[in-house]
Amino acid sequence: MQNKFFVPALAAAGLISFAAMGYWAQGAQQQEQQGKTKGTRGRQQGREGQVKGAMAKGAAITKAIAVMHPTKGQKVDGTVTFTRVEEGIRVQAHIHHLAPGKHGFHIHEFGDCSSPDAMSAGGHFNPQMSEHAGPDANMRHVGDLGNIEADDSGHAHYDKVDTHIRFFGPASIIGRGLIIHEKADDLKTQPTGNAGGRVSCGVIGVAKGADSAAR
Ligand SMILES: [Cu+2]
Repeated sequence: MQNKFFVPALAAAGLISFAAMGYWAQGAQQQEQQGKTKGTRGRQQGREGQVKGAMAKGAAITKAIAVMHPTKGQKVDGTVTFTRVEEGIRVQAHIHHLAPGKHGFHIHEFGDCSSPDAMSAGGHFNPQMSEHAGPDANMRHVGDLGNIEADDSGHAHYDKVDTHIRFFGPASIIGRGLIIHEKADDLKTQPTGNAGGRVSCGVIGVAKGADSAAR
């Protein structure tokens, strides 16, 4: 277990310090130019400190949450959490007031639930321009979480570790939309899985994670 993670961790640390060095050098150059004027230098350093603090916080996201709200004429609501674990990101959903059976469950491009039918959330979140597929496929939309299945009382529970979604970089799900559909995702029809209308919409935001307590 240690070896598996040691090498990528080293590579990641190397990348981060390389990026930090570039950033630092740029900042130093600016400081040299502005250092001639007293006072400017202090302000510049203050700004840099703020930026570095923000970067550190972004890298430390360990948990995200989407509170789901019904679209017009629906009652479907609930909560979905995304928690960083060793193997990926664990997605846990508790949804209520769904019609019994399977419903498409996807991350969509925009964190915008403002339109009554939630079409404002755009299409599936697909930064790699892949084909639509099921959650276990190697090639899929990053947003392809598959289906959520409701029991006879309309309650749906989903608990799965996903290896495609991220909290940073191009595949970051932070600020994106989360949609539950009227019908089942057939996991093959392009580009939507033929899952029909949208019954519930939420926006994925940063949640208080395990690391937050340390700061
Ligand atoms: Cu969808």
